[in-house]
Amino acid sequence: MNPVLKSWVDEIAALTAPASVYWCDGSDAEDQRIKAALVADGTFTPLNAEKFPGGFWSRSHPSDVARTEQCTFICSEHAEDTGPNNNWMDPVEARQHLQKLFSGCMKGRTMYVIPYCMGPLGSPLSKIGIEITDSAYVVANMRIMSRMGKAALDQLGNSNDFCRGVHSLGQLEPASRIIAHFPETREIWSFGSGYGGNALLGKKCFALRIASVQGRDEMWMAEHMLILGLESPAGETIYVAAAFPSACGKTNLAMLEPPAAFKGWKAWCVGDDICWMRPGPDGRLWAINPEAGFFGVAPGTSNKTNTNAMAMVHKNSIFTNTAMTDEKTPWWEGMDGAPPAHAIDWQGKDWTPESGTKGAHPNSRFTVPAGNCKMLSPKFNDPMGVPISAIIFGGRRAKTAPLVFQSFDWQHGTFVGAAMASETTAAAAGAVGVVRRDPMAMLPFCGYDFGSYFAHWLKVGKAVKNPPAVFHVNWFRTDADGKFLWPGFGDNMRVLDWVLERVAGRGESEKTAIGWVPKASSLKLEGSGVEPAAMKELLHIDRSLWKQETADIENFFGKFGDRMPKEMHTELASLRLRLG
Ligand code: GTP
Ligand code: SPV
Ligand code: MN
Repeated sequence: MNPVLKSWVDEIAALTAPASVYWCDGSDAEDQRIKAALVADGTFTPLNAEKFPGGFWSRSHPSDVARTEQCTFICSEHAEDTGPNNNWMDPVEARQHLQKLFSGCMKGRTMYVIPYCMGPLGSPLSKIGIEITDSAYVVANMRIMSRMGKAALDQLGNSNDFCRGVHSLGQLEPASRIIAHFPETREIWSFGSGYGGNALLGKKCFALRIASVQGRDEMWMAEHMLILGLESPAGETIYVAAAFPSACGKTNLAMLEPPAAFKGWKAWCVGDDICWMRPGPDGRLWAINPEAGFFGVAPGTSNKTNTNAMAMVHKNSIFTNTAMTDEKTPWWEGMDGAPPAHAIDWQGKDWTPESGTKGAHPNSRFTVPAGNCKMLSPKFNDPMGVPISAIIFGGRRAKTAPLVFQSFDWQHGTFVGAAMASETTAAAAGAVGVVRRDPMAMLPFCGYDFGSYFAHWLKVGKAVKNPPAVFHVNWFRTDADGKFLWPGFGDNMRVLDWVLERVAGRGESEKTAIGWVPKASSLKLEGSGVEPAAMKELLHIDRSLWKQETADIENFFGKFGDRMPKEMHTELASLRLRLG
């Protein structure tokens, strides 16, 4: 037994005083025992064994349904290192507060020790974490979302290099909820929430907030990006990574089904949420998906929008906060076919289509093993990852941002990412539909100040001979009636096709003030049903809106003071000049 690990676990057990301590080995037998216990205590309801074998339905506390950014803290030694993009708490004060909060908090409960590996086992890019938790629901989910158990412990060996995570449900009291990160010591303490990114500590807490700091220190990047391979009919596969804010389409794009017009093309999913990238010896950026499963938004998922996701959820999956029909199948708004005449809603109440409420919570999710996805990339477990040819930023913008544009170079691309904005969604507690600046879709996830983060992007770009081409997309532009102008989902392949053409040095385009924009004629639109007038609107750049945009960007950039690289101000000034 790793002596450093053992003494840390002993220390946490002494603090939290559980009835027993259990080390997870990740075996099938253990998984079955944990799930049986969750069924016995009412947390899990087994789903229809024919239609959803190995599937379970569960509901979280109604006040605990999404990430809570206001209770999320970065406790760097110096507040400047946390930056205005995060909530800072003095680490000394934070530790005093946490010691009190966690003191005796696991009384009468089992304390689970979860060793897990983020990234393919044996990969030099992978990292080990240990999550201590008093939630069996977390154990069942972490087993899907990470390579968990003995294999991770073996990989750690006697090393001291692991991310320490301590999680307790507490009384699920929103007032005492806190998710605190200590970037210098690679530690996470989470109290009072059992949901998603607040509780599955390998995901946002480690793989983004802590890992972004490690990436800065070790010359790699931890990003909120999907990774997708596109194989041409000639058999060549090009990989792209795309950063969209929470609930803005990563899972959908990662599982894209090319439309009929793209006969012979294949899409391969490497990841749908997190991407770790580092410069490779060949002067390109190489990426792995640190996760082992998908924690995807359920509402809106259907055979029309995401056939691959619909197929993969049918076995060994956990559904949290969806509705459940009388035949014990999960149901959510936007699913194919008519809604069920009766269901149990996400709050455990009887529900009918006439109820006038949502059956599923808008942030209800499925937890699915990656191996269930039939278009999972053969490179998914490759220890070296995949080379990235293009990075795509995107957000929800009713106006302003065109369907797609390409940046002029890496520095301009970094500016495009830094200047991103998007309407808020149900993935985080708070108002929905409010435009906020969300650089690289990392506003809730960057573990250090954005000024230094943008500088890191510039530094990585200089370190690689062939950095990816950088694009920006917007699937969410609307017409005067508020209807989406672009069909989206599988049809997004039409935009990716132009991206690949540009990467290959082709793809007709026009130079505009904001970047290279395709000519409508250079997008393959046959079968899309998009009218020429809509296409014109989708590619239109409204100078007055963009001038307002530059004012907002300036205001935002101003928050980061001296840490903001001067190149970002230069890029903003150049954009203004080009806008006239
Ligand atoms: P996180 O898991 O929260 O990080 O989110 P994600 O980026 O993976 O989001 P996801 O793909 O699950 O997107 C969820 C929402 O975006 C759903 O409401 C979808 O219907 C909507 N969506 C995804 N792709 C498109 C698209 O191409 N067009 C439109 N109009 N909506 C889309
Ligand atoms: C997100 O909110 O971006 C998610 C879900 O991917 S959670 O893991 O809850 O953060
Ligand atoms: Mn996410």
